[in-house]
Amino acid sequence: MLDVKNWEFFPERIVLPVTECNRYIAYKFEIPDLSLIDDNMRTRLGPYLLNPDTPFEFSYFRANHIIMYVSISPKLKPGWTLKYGLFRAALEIAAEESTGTWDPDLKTIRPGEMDENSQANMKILEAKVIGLNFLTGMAAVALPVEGFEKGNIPQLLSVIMGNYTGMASASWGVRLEDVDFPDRYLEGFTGPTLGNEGIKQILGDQITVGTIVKPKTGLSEADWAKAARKSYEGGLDVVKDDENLTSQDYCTFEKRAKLTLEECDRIFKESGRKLVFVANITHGDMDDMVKRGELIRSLGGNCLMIDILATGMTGVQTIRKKFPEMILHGHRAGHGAQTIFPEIMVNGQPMDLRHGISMKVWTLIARIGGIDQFHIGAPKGKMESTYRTVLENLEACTRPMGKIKTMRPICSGGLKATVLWDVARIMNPDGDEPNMDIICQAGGGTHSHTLGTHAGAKSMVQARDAIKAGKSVFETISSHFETFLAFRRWDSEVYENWIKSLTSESLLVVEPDTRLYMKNAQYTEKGPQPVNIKRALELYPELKGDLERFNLDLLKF
Ligand code: CAP
Ligand code: MG
Repeated sequence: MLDVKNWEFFPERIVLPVTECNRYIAYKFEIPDLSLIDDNMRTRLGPYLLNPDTPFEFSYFRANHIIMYVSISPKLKPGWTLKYGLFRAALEIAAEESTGTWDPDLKTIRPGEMDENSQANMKILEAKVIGLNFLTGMAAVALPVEGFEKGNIPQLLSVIMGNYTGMASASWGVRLEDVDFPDRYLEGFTGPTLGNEGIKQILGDQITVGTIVKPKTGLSEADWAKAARKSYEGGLDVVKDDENLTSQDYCTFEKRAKLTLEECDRIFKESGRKLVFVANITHGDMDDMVKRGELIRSLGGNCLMIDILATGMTGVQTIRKKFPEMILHGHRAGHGAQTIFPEIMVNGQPMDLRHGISMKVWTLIARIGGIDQFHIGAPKGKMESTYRTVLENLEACTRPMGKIKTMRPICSGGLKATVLWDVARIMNPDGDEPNMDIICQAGGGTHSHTLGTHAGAKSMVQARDAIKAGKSVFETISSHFETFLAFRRWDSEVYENWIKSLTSESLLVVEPDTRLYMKNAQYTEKGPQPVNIKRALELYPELKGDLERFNLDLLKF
């Protein structure tokens, strides 16, 4: 039972999204005040303190250390102040993740028993607590880059997501919020090979729209491929396997991939459209993952998906190395077990019980591991509680990271055409223009459209094209029946306001656009034409009820 009454929490939350490149400033750290420590702490944890005789230069630490930015709710012992507890917990994290152990008094191998190299290494490898913030309860712990093996993400995670996450001193909550990597450390990683720019070369400089075939499980290979065909013919660029679909008996990887890539190839030959089939190669055996990647390559595919938390970063790094030409799609299924934390009331105050690993950190890890496009959450989606975490993750996709390319962010989960205008605008924290460097995926939002998959795909494409052309929602509802029906079903407020905006001069499209796809971005035949209200009522009688409710005058002319 949580007796939170005796827990002291930090009154202020971290100001997010952190967009400042200098995170020491962004997180408002101060150099640790040594007057806070007592002799006991100095003796036990002194090696992890900053050297008081050397002036503090953040840029030195930034260039030579992996810096962990950690929220800590310190477990306080009798007589400890909150400040003392935070400082001590930070020092214990520094000790545990570098040259110390559970009891720094416990002298393991004594210096006298070490050769010169070992003695020198001990000094080089001591982590330092370089910053504290006593309002947000955060600490900056700088880990010398020499303590890490180049190019080895699992070893990196064994430290930055290591033992300290279970330490008694921080067991009231410790959360890795952010990390800075020195450029020279990042030299050891491939990072994305295509990245955002490479994907734009394939799919164009516009919002990429895609779907996840639904239902999530149960479809035969033939039905799955048929849903994919309808999605591509409706104009979507991307069709992906769901995160839990690999090669079950009811829908084997090989057959699904073969049927789907045949459709992609046919459409490419007929229309010139480059399409992406996101094949989920997640598996417990690296050989099988490689074999599936090779099958996709042999069938002319261009994209491999990995559930990165389920598979682990060894899988990501191995596949990245073996398939440099492929788009690597990262799914984050399971992240919530680490990234979501309970928001609780303490003495009538809402507080974050910050614990775990932030999604921002996983975004950074995915990026250095070589993922080209990565699920980061979606404003107006079903997975995120607030926009701020999505914008934090967006910043991690694009922040300068030495030679590491930027990742293309994927917004997915509960999306449909009706929210795309808002999503694109919210995903640009720096202005009012829509962010075009994103992928928007709609699973249910495509396949549960009133007129089915083809129309659902059309509605997503119509929204994307409208955003690109700067067309308003109302203009698009009037000129595209698939979008009209999407708003009528999923956004009654906007739909009602659109009905109210109609006049006797209004023209609208109320017939489905059954054209298959554009050839080199142009349709070869005319689509459904706009008609006046009178004709629209004949073609789509349901409109009458809507006018009776929201714009009765229009029925009187
Ligand atoms: C979306 C989805 C994706 C989510 C994952 C699903 O389907 O296929 O896995 O996008 O969330 O299974 O929920 P819907 P996130 O479009 O039908 O919701 O992208 O936030 O990681
Ligand atoms: Mg899914």
